[in-house]
Amino acid sequence: TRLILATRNAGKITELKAILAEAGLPHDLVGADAYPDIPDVKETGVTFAENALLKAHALARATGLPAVADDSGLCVDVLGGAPGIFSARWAGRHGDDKANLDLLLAQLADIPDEHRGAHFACAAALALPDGTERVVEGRLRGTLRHTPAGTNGFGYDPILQPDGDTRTCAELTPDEKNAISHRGQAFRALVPVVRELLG
Ligand code: ITT
Repeated sequence: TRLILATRNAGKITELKAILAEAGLPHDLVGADAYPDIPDVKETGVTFAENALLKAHALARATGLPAVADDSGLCVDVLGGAPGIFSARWAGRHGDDKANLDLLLAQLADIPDEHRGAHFACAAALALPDGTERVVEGRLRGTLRHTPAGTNGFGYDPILQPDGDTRTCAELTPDEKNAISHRGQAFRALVPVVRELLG
């Protein structure tokens, strides 16, 4: 069966295809870009889980196929969890990863290393055309660097150094990142749920 990946973020699509293939999901994964006529849903939720469910339901309803969605972001301790669900548009324009990262670094310029704790969060949602829904979450804890390092990954990867490593997420190989990431954890937890509901 077909399973729609309800995201237009290229970085996420690459990671999700690798994570779900590695987990042995037998479904034919199709990105939302295969359905250009379906309008983007407004992310009006106040949590990652609510927004992931909104995206998954919108695609499942519009296509008549099961859909999975990812809502994710960076939560900074000294900012009370911001940017959080606003991570993709922190500097104003949706999806401008460089501007978002530069603004966040400027905002944290005076914060010393011992107070630079943060985590990536990901909610992975599954929705069926009949309205059935499931959502699970994953987190990756780390500290924020003062200057970006590395070219792999996307978004805030060049500034988050996972706990227990000396490299940023952008210096990990894709496989290394997926093995520990918020997205890897969330979607690996979703796989048995997909199997249970879709066979
Ligand atoms: P879709 O809604 O189409 O899935 P989006 O980019 O708008 O794409 P989100 O609203 O979930 O997705 O925003 C996620 C943002 O959080 C993303 O733009 C990154 O800046 C950041 N982010 C999420 N996961 C990340 C990761 O693994 N590494 C670095 N940054 C990440």
